Amino acid sequence: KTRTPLVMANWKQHGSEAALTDWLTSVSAIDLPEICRVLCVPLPYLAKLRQQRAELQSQVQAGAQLVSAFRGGAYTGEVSAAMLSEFQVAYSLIGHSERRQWFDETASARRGQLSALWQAGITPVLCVGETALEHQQGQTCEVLMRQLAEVLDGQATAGPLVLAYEPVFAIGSGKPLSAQSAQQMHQQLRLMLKRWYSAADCQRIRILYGGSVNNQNAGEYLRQDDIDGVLVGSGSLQAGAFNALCHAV
Ligand code: G2H
Repeated sequence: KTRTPLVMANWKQHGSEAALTDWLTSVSAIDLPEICRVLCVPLPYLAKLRQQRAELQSQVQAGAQLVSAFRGGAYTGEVSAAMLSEFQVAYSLIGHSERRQWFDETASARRGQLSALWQAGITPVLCVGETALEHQQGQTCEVLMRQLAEVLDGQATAGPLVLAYEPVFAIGSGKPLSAQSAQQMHQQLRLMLKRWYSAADCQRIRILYGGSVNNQNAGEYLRQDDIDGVLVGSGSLQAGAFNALCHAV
């Protein structure tokens, strides 16, 4: 594969400043230039992350878990893409299933988030995935196409993108999709991207698998042709487990 493997830790609403310091010190001590590692922290930890990355000369890049669809203005509680980029955020998640489930984020919000990130030079990591019911009813491809189209249609230009395929029933359940089944979906997703991207760009775009990834199963995913990395929640919280996962990739 020519695509550089991308391993993203998604801390969700976990962590503390002290945990961040310990985690980053431990993870940064391991030299792994052949993979790209990203840590998505809760927003209040971005300043600490920037400071520690500099002090440790860390290879770990900064990620955000959410971003405002608005550029700026009277939007209480929102954080803009430009603000994220002040903290050297390189990637931001969009459309994680937990945002869809608990925060009623709309397609129009996701579309705005995507263009805001592109404008700020941050790479969006668009999360897509079907529910258990949709899966059982054989609607997976239809759902994934809709989730891509509602965000990518109508954008003025197609910018840099990472996709994360996370079947909802595999998230935090300890029941990951098999690597072979995930590979089939990733292949489909790469084909779907042709609606917006050139054939060469489709080959460059990294598609991550997410949902109960740990240091035992990560290697198997990365061995698949169209799986270019993993998005890891609970398996990323302990630095030791995360390091083992990165070694397995
Ligand atoms: C899916 C994943 C990370 P976990 O949400 O985004 O979480 O690895 O805990 O299933």
